[in-house]
Amino acid sequence: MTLENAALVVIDVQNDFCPGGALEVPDGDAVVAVINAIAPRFPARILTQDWHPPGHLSFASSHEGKAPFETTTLPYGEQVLWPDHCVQGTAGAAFHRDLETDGADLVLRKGFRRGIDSYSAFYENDRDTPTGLVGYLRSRGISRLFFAGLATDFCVAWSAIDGAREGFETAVVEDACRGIDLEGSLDAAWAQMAEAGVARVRSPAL
Ligand code: VGL
Ligand code: ZN
Repeated sequence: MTLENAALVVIDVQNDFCPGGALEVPDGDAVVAVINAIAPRFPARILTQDWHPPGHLSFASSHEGKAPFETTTLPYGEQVLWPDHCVQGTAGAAFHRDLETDGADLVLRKGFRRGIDSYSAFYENDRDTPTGLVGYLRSRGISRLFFAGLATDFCVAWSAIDGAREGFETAVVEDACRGIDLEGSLDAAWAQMAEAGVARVRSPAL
């Protein structure tokens, strides 16, 4: 397929989401080779980096008596509580060592406000605070988005759904993603993406 006006948006391929990391996604590092293989075909390449300050309110450790993977209510709504992960400047927040990063045009950090999580690359979890990515993409004339990375059912899905809602032609490269799958969240995410008009493609088709 031709990839004119298309960007590859690689979500959170960081050590903490890979095997051995603080919030490991099963087989998460398997996405690296697929992403490295397809990235050169895209005229625009964007990486996101989950980038939390210590004591971030998405961490279970910031809430007395809460354990990871429980939920709580924050001022903007329900929030899953995670193990401490992707703390700014730590080895866990660094990109996987084999991910090719030199060819990226933009590295977008998200989740840097202590009180608001940000799964999506476009809007923080209050669903209102923009990251600035829509303006960046539009001003570059990008109209098509292909998502890859971690985790399929959280940051990839939220980003892809927001991308489609913003009017971009949006697809997820399924073999370039892996999910966490908390209580059926992976199937639910694919259903919500389909509902939002997000296409599902595989890397050999690119
Ligand atoms: C993510 C949970 C918490 C993700 C980030 O990248 O999918 N998930 N922070
Ligand atoms: Zn996070």
